[in-house]
Amino acid sequence: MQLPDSLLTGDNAAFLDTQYASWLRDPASVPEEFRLLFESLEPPADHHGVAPGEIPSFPRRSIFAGGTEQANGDGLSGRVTALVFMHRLHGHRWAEINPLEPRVREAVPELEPGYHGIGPADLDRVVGNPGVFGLPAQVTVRKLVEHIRKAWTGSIGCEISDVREFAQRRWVREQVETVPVREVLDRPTAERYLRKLADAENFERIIQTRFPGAKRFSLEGAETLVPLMELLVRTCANHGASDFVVGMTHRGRLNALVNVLNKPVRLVVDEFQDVKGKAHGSGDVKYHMGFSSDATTLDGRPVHLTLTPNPSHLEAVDPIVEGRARAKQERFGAEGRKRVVPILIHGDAAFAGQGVVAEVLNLSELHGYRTGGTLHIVVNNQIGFTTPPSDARSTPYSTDVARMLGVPIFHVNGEDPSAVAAVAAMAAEWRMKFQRDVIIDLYCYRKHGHNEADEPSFTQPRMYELIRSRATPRDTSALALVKLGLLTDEDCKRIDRESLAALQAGAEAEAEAEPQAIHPDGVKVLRDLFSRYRGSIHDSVDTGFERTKLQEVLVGLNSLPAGEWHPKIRRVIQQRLEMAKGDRPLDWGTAEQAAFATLLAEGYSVRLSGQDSARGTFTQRHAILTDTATEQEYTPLKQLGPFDVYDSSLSEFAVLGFEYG
Ligand SMILES: Cc1ncc(C[n+]2csc(CCOP(=O)(O)OP(=O)(O)O)c2C)c(N)n1
Repeated sequence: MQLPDSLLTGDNAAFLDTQYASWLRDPASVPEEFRLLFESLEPPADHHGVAPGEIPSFPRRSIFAGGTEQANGDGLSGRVTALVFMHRLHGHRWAEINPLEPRVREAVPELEPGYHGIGPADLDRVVGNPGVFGLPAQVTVRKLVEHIRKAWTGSIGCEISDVREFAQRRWVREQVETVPVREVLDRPTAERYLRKLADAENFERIIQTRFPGAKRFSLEGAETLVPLMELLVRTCANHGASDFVVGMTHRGRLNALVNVLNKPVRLVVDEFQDVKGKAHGSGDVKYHMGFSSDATTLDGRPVHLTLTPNPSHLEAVDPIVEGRARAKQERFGAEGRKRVVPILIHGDAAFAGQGVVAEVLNLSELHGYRTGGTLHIVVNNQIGFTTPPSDARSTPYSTDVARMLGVPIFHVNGEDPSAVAAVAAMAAEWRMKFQRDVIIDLYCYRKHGHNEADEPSFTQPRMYELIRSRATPRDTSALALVKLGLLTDEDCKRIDRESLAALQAGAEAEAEAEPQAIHPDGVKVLRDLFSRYRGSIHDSVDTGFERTKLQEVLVGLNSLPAGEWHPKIRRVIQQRLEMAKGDRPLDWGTAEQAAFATLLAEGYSVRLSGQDSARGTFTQRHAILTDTATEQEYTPLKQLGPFDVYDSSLSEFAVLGFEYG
């Protein structure tokens, strides 16, 4: 449809133009009649088939002229800009992230130059660079297409469209678009990467050889988790982190314990042999025990790694890790968020399915629960027990629940070492720079059944035929590193030999020795370090507090400073004063206040958390008073010591887990 000429004059034209630009950005932003009108128009020359709502805001679109600058006379620049924009938005849908499945080009037509009217004859024409990082100001269309394809549709599929802050989105764009032109892996890193992959593979081989058929929830198919974790720790440490609190489930846990947390292999072997002793942890306990260790990164920085014990209940450990990290952060003071980094490792089915995942993500930016950003790794082996993704979630990616946070989500092919290293660097730098969560969706597979006794071909015969004939991630990655010129075939063989020898020696060396205790009495160690209470929890404790002192404290707490206070609050506080003086019986709220006050006065800290914690669900607490004129908050108990009270999201499971942590 054409617009009548009478409409296209003077103020009318300018007004319509503004409405049109607004509709292009968001169809819901204009009145219904304009929406219907614009929908009925032919797409203008620069629209290029882009759907409303998907247009970048940078060049102003016009309803009349076809919009963008016409440097090439035929709108080539505009068409190229649209192609770039589509790659930033939809590139991940065509990226080669799945080692088991080739990508399906037809599924994403917007990524084809032809879709935007860019034909073979245009490829050698020069256009101005429409803001793509890593390219010069003037570039041929061919070079530009190659570059954006490498950046956005290679082994990394990056979702940034939900990142709402412009500066953050631009930062991720810059990182992703410069991957093709920067050195992601140097030789020492490549060598270490392969060594960690070899360690991961050899560990499983050793356990399988010694304990054939035993349940070990092997990491095989997803061994890349080990070098990925190491790279994340290394990069965060280079940016000031020193402590890492890790949470993970069964899959690859033993492997990560040995190859990331440096737990002696011998101890794991003992656990398989059900050797009782100080190393305790036989039977299934070995998949639930925690561990901590000190290590030094490849760049020589000291780090402390802690794996949190967890129950079988998938993802239940997530809030505990967050709470534990937050507690450690408090001890580091102002530096805390930077120093302590939580890392959560999820299964793809559990991440999409368990409600606590959404609860924990929702805690991530809340005042009382923030931990300065969690590194989430989804070990995406594309199956949950025997259930395929199509039956396990209603969304394309298992990570889609995390889109609500507006943080980058990196899907990455676990068999491309450069891509994994690039994602590790981007994710860790994002966390350290913006102090927000980030998601890595590590595409891999599961070599065996859910555990080693399960037969996966009952339910996924074709998938497992494919898997059986595959080279291991170590072999594939070694080939890639040789192809990049970073390692030679001989290097790869040597690295594997060294890895196997070291692990075998570790498994046997202390065969005669007493199993070592990790922490003879972990609870006591922690209590001595961090608690002022020295008695047993079974002791009865004298909770008495001197009467006149208590009265003094309560009078102090209930003497309001200057301000505009709600008349009903004034009355409550007045009554509390009368109670403090003994003129009224103590009510529940005041008794609570007295309990917190005496703890604080004795040097303990108090933290209350949950919905309505500050006011109290039954209007009884009034721990925070709000000035009715300024909305300034006043927390009387803070006068006495570290008293924190936080209203939380409406969650019980995650908030309780957080406080437990
Ligand atoms: C809350 C909960 N539900 C069910 C189980 C039983 N279970 C253990 S592992 C598993 C499959 C997990 O799949 P995924 O998250 O993809 O991890 P994978 O085992 O594939 O690594 C199930 C259903 C459990 N442990 N916890």
